[in-house]
Amino acid sequence: MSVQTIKASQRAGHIGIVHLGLGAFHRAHQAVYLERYRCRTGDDQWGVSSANLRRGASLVDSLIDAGFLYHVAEYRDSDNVTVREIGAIEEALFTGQGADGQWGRDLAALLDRLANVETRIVTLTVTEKGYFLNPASGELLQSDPMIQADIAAPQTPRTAPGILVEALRRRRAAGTPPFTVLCCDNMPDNGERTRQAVAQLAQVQEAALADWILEHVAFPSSMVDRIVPAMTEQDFAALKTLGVEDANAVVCEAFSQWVVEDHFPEGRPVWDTEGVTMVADVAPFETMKLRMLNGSHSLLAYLGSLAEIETVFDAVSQAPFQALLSRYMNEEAAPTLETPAEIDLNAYADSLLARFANDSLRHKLQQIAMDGSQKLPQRWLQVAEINLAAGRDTACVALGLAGWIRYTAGTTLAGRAFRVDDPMAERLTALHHRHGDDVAALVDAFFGLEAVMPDTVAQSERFKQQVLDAYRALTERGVGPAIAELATQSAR
Ligand code: NAI
Ligand code: CS2
Repeated sequence: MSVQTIKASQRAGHIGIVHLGLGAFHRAHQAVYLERYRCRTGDDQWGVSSANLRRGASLVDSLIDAGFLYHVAEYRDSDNVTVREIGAIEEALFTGQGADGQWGRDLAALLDRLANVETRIVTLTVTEKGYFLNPASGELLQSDPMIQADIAAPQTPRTAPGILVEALRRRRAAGTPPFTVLCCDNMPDNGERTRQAVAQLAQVQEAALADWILEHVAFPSSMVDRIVPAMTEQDFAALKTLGVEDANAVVCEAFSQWVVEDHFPEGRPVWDTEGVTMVADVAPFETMKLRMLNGSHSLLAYLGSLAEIETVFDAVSQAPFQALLSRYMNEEAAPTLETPAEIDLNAYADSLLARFANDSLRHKLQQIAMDGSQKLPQRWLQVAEINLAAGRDTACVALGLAGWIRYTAGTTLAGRAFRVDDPMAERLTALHHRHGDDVAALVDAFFGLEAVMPDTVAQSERFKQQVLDAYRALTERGVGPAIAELATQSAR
């Protein structure tokens, strides 16, 4: 085992970035780029204050106890790892609901930090559902109880959009220039979607504030890529063999990519020197990654889970899944992409299969399967929409969609029960209860989900029949045969 260990930089002392969503990915991606930048330049303007708006306060308190230092183990493979000590986070805050049922333990501190003129950038990884947007239309879910609470009490916000609106209201009132908002979640056009969530919520509260936000606040988009699985007991045990005992550690692949629209009116770190690609338009990169990488991940997640396969590595170790991903990426996703001439999509597809086969990552399919209603529009359904219009192959997406529909029943094909983790879980499970064994009615009901299905996809009788045929193949013959039967289907 080759282990390289890199110590943290000195404290910056100045916090220039606030992050919302202190999760594994933030600690393994944005914070690592900043750590490398500070180590190399000594620039002391860009310390990070990271806040958790959900989940427990345990990670926040554990980071505080550790002096905000934690470790990132970057595995090239099971024999080569770089362990970095990260010191870029200099403050950790919790604004969610505590064990006592109270919300907002550190909300005042977070809002003060956001109102501080030294804070010039806010980054977010709050998951696709954290923006409270209709996945298909991009409209704010104003009827959601969390959004309703922020409308009723704007000065004690609980959601990411609510916190951003209140912080920007305070800056506007104080004559302080706004910070730049940089979304780092897996959504298409993620900067504009964040802008819409914030502006639509502000509009309900104060139209003039919404106008000011739309005119003065920068919301650049970014494409983020690094596979960062949720930690397992085996991961902590593996780190212990490397001499790292750290409850806040994260494990990830060595690969990392960040493509960012260069629109930071109040300035930014010189990320370019750390391998961050600064561009005018991130869309080609973001669309390619969401459809090729994340679309493949979701195929594995639902079809693998139905077959009781546990991890990405386990699934891609099986030839049928490898063949499925190759066909999906090269014959369904790639033809929908408009990428720079220098990008070889076949080579990109091969690189993704190699990354999925990293034998040191235990990336659970159940984690990827989470929040399918928020993920599938940008991962598969846009692919299907374009291919249906062009008369191209849609068999892989049809099989994946059939897998997702069956997955939302909450049992594997062998009948083992699991929890469906999705903001729409209750509604999706109810469709199964309502339609029972009438699979044609069930598939028809899923095609009627306006928040998920684009109109042209929902109206395609050919595609609906393809999904129904795939659903029957899965439930009557199993995942392996259903994948094998794809070979009998080709582009029409
Ligand atoms: P995680 O589970 O470690 O962290 C999720 C974070 O989101 C937590 O801080 C949680 O409190 C917060 N959150 C969840 N629901 C929320 C809500 N409704 N409002 C506000 N905050 C909420 O997950 P991880 O790995 O950090 O991933 C987070 C996001 O990062 C993903 O959803 C994705 O958009 C992006 N990402 C993740 C990658 C990965 O491989 N883990 C890679 C590329 C992007
Ligand atoms: C995964 C992503 O959980 C999921 O939905 O597909 O988090 C994936 O690991 C990252 O986008 C890789 O960059």
